[in-house]
Amino acid sequence: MPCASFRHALLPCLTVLASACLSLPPSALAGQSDVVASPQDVLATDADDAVQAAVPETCLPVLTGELIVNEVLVRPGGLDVDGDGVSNGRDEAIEFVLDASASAANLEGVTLEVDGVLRGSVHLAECVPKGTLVVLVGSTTQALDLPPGAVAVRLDKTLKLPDEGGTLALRGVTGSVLAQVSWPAEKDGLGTSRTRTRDGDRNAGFARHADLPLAKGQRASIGWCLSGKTPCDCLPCAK
Ligand SMILES: [Ca+2]
Ligand SMILES: [Ca+2]
Repeated sequence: MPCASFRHALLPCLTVLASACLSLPPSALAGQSDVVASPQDVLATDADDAVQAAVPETCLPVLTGELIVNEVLVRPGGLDVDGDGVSNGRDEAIEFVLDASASAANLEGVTLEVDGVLRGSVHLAECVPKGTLVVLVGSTTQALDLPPGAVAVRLDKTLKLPDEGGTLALRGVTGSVLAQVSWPAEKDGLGTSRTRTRDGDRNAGFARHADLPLAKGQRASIGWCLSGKTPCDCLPCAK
């Protein structure tokens, strides 16, 4: 029996089940398509599945509390993150961690706000394992050469994080804030990122990257541990 026909044949059973759950007689639900899915609804869902085939249905959208902003490079100032030979606004980046206690997650549709203004959204047709170090860059940044345990995602616009300080928020597909962080003005001297004093630790504060002993003078570690080692050296990457 074709799948659609099979599901159609199940509808009377679903009606009885729904009425039992709601303590209503079956007659109260008969003909109410807003309670029991119509065959047309089933077909529409199948079509959506085809479009979303790259991300399994079991890979659910990331939830509040599952992202930890780990490092923010607002003013590259001599740092060439994307290796294109120049240091400019395209080297701005936001590093965040998918919490190790979370499940693998779908980041499709996550949006970035800077100082309350929508800056763009993320499109990533793959399921991100828990413990992954995610690097968010702007639309014009060159492809990043990242180690295992790190993945780059691209915003559909440039980042343009303000040097005079600001606040960024990542929002999920339902509009809830997934993670938020602020940074102070920094205009003097060479550029350096702000990073957690312990990678992936939501309870650790932020400091200038270059000031932390573990960084050994390095001014950023976008896609890498604070120590310069690969992400799985400092994060509980998925096994
Ligand atoms: Ca560059
Ligand atoms: Ca880092």
